[in-house]
Amino acid sequence: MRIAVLCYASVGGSGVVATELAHALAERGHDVHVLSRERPFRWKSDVRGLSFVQVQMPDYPLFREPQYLLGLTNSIVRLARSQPIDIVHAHYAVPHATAAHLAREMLARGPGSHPPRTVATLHGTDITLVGSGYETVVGYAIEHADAVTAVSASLRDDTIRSLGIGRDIRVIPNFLECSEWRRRPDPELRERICGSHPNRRVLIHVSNFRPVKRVGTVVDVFRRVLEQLDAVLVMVGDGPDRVPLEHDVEAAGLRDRVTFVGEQHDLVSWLSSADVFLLPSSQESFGLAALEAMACEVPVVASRVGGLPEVIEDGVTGFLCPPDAVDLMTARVVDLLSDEAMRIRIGRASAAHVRANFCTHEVVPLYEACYRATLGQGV
Ligand code: GMT
Repeated sequence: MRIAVLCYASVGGSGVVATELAHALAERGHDVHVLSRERPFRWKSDVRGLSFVQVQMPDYPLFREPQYLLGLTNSIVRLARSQPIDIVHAHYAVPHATAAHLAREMLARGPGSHPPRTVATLHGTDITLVGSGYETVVGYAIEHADAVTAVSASLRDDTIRSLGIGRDIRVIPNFLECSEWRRRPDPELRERICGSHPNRRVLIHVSNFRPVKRVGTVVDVFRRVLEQLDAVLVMVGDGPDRVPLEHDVEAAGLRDRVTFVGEQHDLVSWLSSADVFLLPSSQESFGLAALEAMACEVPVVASRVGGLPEVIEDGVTGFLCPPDAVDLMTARVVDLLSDEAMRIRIGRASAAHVRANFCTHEVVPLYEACYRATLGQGV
């Protein structure tokens, strides 16, 4: 199939999933074009059948507002007029599902036209946070896409409830290339993190430091853990809440215990150097960051929100707590850090769960089946 994938390039789950999907589809013999403002964060340039189309947004001094929707729609139409495109796959509804819809409508005009079919994948904040501010246009684009997928049953249900959507939405979970995402201990990095304290324990958090991730709660839990055992906290990623949190950490005298390392390409090494992953988000439609930690055998302590219960089975492949239950999260972390056998058991069960349910080779065929059904080719 000839597929155009629309996604955000910045570090964020939807862009990561779209990029990994594009790689996997190209490796499976499809022609894949990724349309974005920049090359995505996890872009691999050496995959045959994969190409990058930079979305152009011509500037004009009169505009104070970026014309992203127009630029993206224009790029899709231009691409589909230069070569046949079967599927336009929009990742993140705002505004990608609308751009896909507009492009399909434009390409449908004219004699002998073969407009592409459109697929919209909903990722979470495009419905739960951002989408609610654009509900009429987002709802319209979702209703009129040829197929819609959501990354969890929870997000599918939220979409139907909050936007009053009355159509079929397929659930296709996030996934990982399981041959790459596996525990790979890195003793040098572990030593860099712990210094000359071999018994020191390592907590880790990875996110884009937005309010929904509640990075302040990560530090609150860590502070309580520190009262009970020797530990450090590694904060991976970047975003608007990072600098204020760094000031809070400084003011609390925790600078030598909390390290902010920014965005990292080799997440497997960082995760494999950690003992517990903390994810106290207020919302999480899936929790790709949790899945990545689990694949590296790192037990996750997370909020019981959104799609996280579809990823983590409480007490078996991690722990789920009410989002405000800082004391319970602290107790779970302390239990895991002080009981090595439990930590290893839960870490291994987590990785086995990922391998059984969330690997590329299991999930990508679900997208292919969705495309085929959309093209009327059956499954
Ligand atoms: O979590 C974010 O702030 C980024 C956002 C995105 O779209 O990039 O993540 C959402 O999509 C991910 C990939 O499907 C999911 O794993 C995340 O759970 C989801 N985030 C939220 O629902 C808050």
